[in-house]
Amino acid sequence: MGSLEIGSRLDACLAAAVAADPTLSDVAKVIAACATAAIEVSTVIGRGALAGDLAAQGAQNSDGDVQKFLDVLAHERFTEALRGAPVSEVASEESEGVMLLNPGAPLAVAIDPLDGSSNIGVNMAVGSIFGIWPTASTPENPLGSFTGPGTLQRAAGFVTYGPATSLVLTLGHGTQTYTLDRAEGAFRLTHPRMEVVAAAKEYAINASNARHWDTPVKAYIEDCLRGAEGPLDKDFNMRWLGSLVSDAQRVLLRGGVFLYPGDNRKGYAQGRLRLLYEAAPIAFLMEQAGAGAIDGERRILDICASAIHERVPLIFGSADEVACVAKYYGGRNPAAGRSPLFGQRGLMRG
Ligand code: AFP
Repeated sequence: MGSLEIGSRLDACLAAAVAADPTLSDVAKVIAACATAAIEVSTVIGRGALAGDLAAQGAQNSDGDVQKFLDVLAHERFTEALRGAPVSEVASEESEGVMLLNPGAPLAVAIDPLDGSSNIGVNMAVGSIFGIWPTASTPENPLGSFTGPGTLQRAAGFVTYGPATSLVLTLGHGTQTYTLDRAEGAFRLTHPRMEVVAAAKEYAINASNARHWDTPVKAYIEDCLRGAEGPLDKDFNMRWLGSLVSDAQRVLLRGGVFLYPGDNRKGYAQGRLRLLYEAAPIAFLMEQAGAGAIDGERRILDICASAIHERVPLIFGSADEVACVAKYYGGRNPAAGRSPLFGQRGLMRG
């Protein structure tokens, strides 16, 4: 993104990116549309209970998650904004199939309009995640825009609706963060080049699932808990925010490793997070900031989706720590060692 001044507005930064690489012109328009929708969603979230019951529950989405009022509102705001951009189709967490917007448009968008919705009712951070792909669907292959490897993404970003609203973004030339200037209603560049420290001292995982984890994760976390007395030879801190974007933003800013592995619970063999609109955008942003993102044995960006709501185990963060976790998997299938009795007391205790 060149050597832009801190405080530059997002539109100026996008214009500079297009000037440097004119093939980014349509991508920049899509990002601007996402930013517009994000500001609208941020305004609603910022009103909290004054905006009504944002966590009011409605129908179930295609993946069986109960939709909350804010899930639907965010989905509608982003979809409407993308309808005015060069976007042919959208794969959204809140829509069962691919939505056709502008036939013939050059780009396709995969989006989680509201990530972390279980945090809505308790005033905790939530977010929006998006990946921008070249349109490649055909009548014979209607999912074609979304079935290639994540390396095909032209850009990716997430918005964190926290104490501040921030947009973390990559167009393939590093990862930048913009912070919403509420007085002006515009995002401004605050972190021109995010670089994740290679060594981690913090891990993020939902420890309540420990008895269900794959063997390699169980062994790695047990070694983290052993701290300086164990083979990892250092003490760790733990965080789990229930909001992928919030954990990802912390990792980008101070390092660490995030794990949502597959486990033995029904429906969680491939974890909870979706490849297309959660793992792939986050992986792109992490790699552009010098971090890593794997499923335990494969690079996330090398994996091809075969369905838009397909799940994938997700481990990302400080490069050295992700490499360490990969060793625990030893290149084996993350489900290795999972037996019908796995998780029973004593079965896998070291
Ligand atoms: P929700 O959007 O249903 O709250 O899920 C959030 C999320 O997809 C991701 O943001 C969190 O990291 C993860 O799920 C939390 O999962 P657990 O509730 O199983 O800890």
